[in-house]
Amino acid sequence: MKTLYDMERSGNCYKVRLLLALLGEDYERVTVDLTREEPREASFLALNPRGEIPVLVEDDQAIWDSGAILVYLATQAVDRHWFPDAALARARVTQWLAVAANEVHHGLAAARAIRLFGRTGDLAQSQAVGRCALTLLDQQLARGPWLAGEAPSIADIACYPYVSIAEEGALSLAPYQNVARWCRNIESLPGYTPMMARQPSA
Ligand SMILES: N[C@@H](CCC(=O)N[C@@H](CS)C(=O)NCC(=O)O)C(=O)O
Repeated sequence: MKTLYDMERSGNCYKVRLLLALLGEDYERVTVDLTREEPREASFLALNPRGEIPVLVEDDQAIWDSGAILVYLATQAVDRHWFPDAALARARVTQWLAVAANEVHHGLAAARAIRLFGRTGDLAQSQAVGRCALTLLDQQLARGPWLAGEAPSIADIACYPYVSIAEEGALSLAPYQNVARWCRNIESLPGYTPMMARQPSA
């Protein structure tokens, strides 16, 4: 059984939860609250020396970094479109994993963290990087429905979470209509699950 060290409002953790849901895989969740400015416990640092979530553990092996976890899961998936085997197709997917870890993370995710969680940083600069990310994505998505190739892949799953909540960093998707359509495409995939569990209505 897989175990995911996770926090609900983390977009990086949501990338992993979303792929697991789309693959229909069962797993255990261990909630880790890393928002406190406390030193990490040695037992957690043994899983991830960076002291970050997500971490996936399977067969006593801990895998850290959301992109690495997506690669691990998609490489094992029966449906090969999530991380195709051909060299060029794999390189195209990996290009967008790099965008997720750079422009999306340092732009969209950072702007959200500054606004929502009081993270120190330059909001205007993060928003500018976020707009670069959205422009890159919008240009690519003008060419086709998915970021890499003819089918959804972990390129889409890696970029989607922080794009879908860009407004929490005061970045509107309205000027990026290809991105908005792509979000709807992902939300229509069988097995799609939203980032936050819906609250029961009162
Ligand atoms: N590159 C890492 C980034 C992970 C990351 O930033 N995780 C955040 C939660 S979204 C975290 O653990 N933050 C703890 C902290 O900064 O103290 C990945 O993609 O997994």
